Amino acid sequence: MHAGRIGGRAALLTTATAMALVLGVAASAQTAAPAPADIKKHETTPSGQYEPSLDVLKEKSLPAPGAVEGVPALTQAEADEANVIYFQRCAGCHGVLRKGATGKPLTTDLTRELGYDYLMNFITYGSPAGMPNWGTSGDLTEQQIDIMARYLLNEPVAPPEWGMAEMKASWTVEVPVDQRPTKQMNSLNLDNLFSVTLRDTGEVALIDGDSKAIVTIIPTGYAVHISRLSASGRYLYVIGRDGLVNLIDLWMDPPRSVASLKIGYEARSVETSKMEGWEDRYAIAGSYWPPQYVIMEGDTLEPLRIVSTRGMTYDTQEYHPEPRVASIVASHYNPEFIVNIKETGIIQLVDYSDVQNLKTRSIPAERFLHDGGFDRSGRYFLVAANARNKVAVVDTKEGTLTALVETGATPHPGRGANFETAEFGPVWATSHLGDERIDLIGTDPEGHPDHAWKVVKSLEGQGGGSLFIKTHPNSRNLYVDTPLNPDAEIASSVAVFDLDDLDKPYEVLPIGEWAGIDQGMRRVVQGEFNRDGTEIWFSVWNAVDQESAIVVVDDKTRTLKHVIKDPRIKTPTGKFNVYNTRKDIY
Ligand code: DHE
Repeated sequence: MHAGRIGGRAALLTTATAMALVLGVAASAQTAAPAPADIKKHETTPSGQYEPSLDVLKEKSLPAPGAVEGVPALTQAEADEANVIYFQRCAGCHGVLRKGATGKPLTTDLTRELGYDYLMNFITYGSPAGMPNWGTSGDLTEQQIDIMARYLLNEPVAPPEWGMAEMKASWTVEVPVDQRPTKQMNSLNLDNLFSVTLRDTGEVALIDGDSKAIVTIIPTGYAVHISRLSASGRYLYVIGRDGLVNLIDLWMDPPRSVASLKIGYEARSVETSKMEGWEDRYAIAGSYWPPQYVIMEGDTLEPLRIVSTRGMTYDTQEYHPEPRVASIVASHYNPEFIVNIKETGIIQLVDYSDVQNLKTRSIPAERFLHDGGFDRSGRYFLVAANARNKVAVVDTKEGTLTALVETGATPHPGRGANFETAEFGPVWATSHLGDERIDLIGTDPEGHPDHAWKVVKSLEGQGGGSLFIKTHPNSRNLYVDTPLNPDAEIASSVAVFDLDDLDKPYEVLPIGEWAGIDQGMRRVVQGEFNRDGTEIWFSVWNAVDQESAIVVVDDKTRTLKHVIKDPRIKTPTGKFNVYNTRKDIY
């Protein structure tokens, strides 16, 4: 089990329980508790493994719930232990406030109907419908399950908010703007620099794409999720899971963090203004908790406006108390950020031309929006509504929803892959967590109207558990990773398709083996091209106490070109080439 997803398994309810919960049917402990004989061992699926784990929030001590007559109480020590377990393993599906997300709600009106014995059994044995067998798998002890059953019978305690006062108190500017260089002071080829997440050490490594040498390692927030570039390419923004944004000035020698701001307790996304006339002006970051986004000054990270995403779901129009902010991208057609809100299924177009009197357009799309990228023209943004097996397409020029496209099971594109096909014209592709499909969606409504916004072709890859897919305008290869596939060989290799002959069987590149590492799962994750599109880099992601590496593949020959190994390269995951990230090339 790799470090990233320990314990972050999907927690769903059995069909019977779900029905009881949905219908509000009282299920007494005696009649409704699942009998062990009925329970099959639940094998966690790759999609199940990929549910959010609130690793930072779990460290926050919250007061034990107050005593309620007839409800078994928890000591402070038990409440602390329950919070750690709940935020790490359960909240991703059931929500911080237990109002439900991809999993069912676990509010006390429902859990008290089910009763203590039922909850004990259910947590112990799990269900074939997706709830892990936490007890019989050995993940939780009987004592921990007792604590969890009592925890669920008590009201949830909401973690604290993080408003302007907290943000301002966390804000540092280590190098003020007037003390920064006015030109590039180092001799780096910045366009071919890579920012590499060292997940479990809380750092990013800047690696020179030409020499493959580590330029510097910069301390950041915990488990940086993504890196994004300012429009000019001077500033690099990284965001940790703990909500810490670092602003790195690439002109300094060596590049270093010049400002930081903590925007919340749990976060995954950051972006910068890209519209002509607004280059490098603003940054934006979104959080899972509290559910909000903040617009900041681009060169200092001074927080300017915080906007809550709490509100109504797009379809049933019911209030959702914690809609998490997933991906954010910047429009090239308007001074707007495109903010994807997971649980409500709403895409907000946030007009940053007047931050004081903020105008937002709200597009109903689909629930569980996650990650996505632009089509090759940069006009359309395609985002996976992963738990709904759909991709939503937004026209960023007109500010409207263009289409909802049905895909395979749990699409996970990263930013996706754009390429030209002889038959369908330009397409954007996504792979999937839930199956082996790679879906190609037509993206040219003018030149190829019959194919636009449809899955025009599905390729068959190595298997489910794929997270990222990649190509480059100068490449005719399509690379598909499968780091969450349960088969170790598949997890440590990538499939390559020939874009000039999509029906040709894919070739398997044994990246983990090429790394020369013989320990751990050697999960191979997230291909990223160099500036010229002549080589692609893959992370070989092992646990923090094991060897990891970055493997560079020659794109033309599909052969090993270089292995970057260094004791400092621990748990590498995302890699972001400055030029390609800045220009949305993928
Ligand atoms: Fe990610 C992108 C959320 C787990 C590596 N990830 C994203 C984005 C979101 C997200 C919302 C899009 C950001 C954007 O474009 O603005 N990721 C989540 C989760 O909620 C989830 C499922 C579980 C969690 O608890 O975080 C999750 N992600 C992971 C991992 O386990 C990965 C493989 C390793 C890690 O670092 O934790 C991982 N996510 C990445 C990477 C990207 C990403 C490398 C950016 C890809 C790109 O090419 O842009």
